[in-house]
Amino acid sequence: NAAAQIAKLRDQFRTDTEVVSAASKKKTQAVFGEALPPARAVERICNDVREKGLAAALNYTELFDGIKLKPDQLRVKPAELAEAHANVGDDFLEVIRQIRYNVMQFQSGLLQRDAVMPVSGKHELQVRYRALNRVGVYCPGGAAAYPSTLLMTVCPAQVAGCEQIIVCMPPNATGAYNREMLATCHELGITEVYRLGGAQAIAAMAYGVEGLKPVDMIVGPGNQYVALAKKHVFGQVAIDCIAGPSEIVVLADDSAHPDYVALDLLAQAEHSPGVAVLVTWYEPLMNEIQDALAKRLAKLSRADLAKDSLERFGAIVLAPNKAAAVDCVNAIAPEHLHIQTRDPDAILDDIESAGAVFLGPFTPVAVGDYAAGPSHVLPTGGTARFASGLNTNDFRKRTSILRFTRNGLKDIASDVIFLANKEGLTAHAASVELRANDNGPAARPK
Ligand code: HSO
Ligand code: ZN
Repeated sequence: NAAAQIAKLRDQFRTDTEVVSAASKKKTQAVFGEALPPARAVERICNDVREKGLAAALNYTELFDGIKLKPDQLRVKPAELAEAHANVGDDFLEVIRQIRYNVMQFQSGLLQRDAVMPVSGKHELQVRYRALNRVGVYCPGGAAAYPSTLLMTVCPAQVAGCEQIIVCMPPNATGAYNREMLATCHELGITEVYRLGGAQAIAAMAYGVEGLKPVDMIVGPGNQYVALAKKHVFGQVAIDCIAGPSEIVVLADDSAHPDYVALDLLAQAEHSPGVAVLVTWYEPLMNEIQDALAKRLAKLSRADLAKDSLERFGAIVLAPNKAAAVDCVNAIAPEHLHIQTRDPDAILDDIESAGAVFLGPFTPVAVGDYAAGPSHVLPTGGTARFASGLNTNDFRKRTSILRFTRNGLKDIASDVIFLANKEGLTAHAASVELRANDNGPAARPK
């Protein structure tokens, strides 16, 4: 039962839960002296950082990350960024440059243009876009370092025209002490990199602390504490979304290559954890995939993680027919949907909710995760019902602009006056009435 399986996983990452899990009990007992549900712990961290600033952020870094940083170690020195860049190797930088180019090209094509709509020559309506000034990117450092996440968040913000982009990473070997991560920051032109992880990083970016100025928007994936903290500071700043574990649904028929499908499932399962679901209406594929999974799993460097994900959050759904299979996909609203059927385009028309869709046998999700152009920051946990992947326009705000002539105002005046009076707001009505009935000079009487 795929729906139940996925509901189970998604439940663990719910950001509104008040349950004190064994893990949160252990973590919070040590830090706060009492067992707290994650949301309450995060609230305390955020409020503490807001009130006490850098001292609190560094204190939580010591308690959670086991690292005692001095205030002057908070920001990675420009020389350290340059050194990482100098030592990382040309093969690495060439790949980063190529991917950066792909992402910039695609995102540039998405930029919404300012719009001007002259209406009947008597008034004019406009929409104008401006980039957010200062954006904070969070990059997790846990099971692995993810230069790809830097590319998939920083490049769309740069295309949007954001002037200041800062990066926070936890102070560990997969974060702010990782050569590839620091080299990627340098290559992307990022000069503000901070050694902060978890909820304290999100709070520091939202409220600002000594040596780190507050941002306007926070983007990037993270663990449950990071997700909860983003939710907590939303309103103070903008956020991209509340990201949970990676998900893939493969929709396949008898034309699908079992080994291809197996590796696509394993690719997201090797995230720790990842949700991997096969939906098919071709019964023999069920056994074929089981065999292919077993065969391929054994050869993976993260076989244990992938196996654990598959056992806990893997599923194979046999639908009675194609239409039922499509219904199942829409009910899941997956982060990634890979359609490996004879007629992917025909099925695409019926897909209502998915963060990103990959069509045909030669479009593995990994291509989107790493290099193609659309950001790999995508809605998870069923939020594709209403949310979308990160793109360059998310880093811009809109302003509407209006201009009326006297005659334009006369045309619209009666509607405004009528509704303003209905609402009992007579100053609104009068501000229109005065002008609409005045045929003299509009400037201040001499
Ligand atoms: N699949 C992840 C992104 C990623 N994959 C990063 C590899 N590295 C997003 O769901
Ligand atoms: Zn991935």
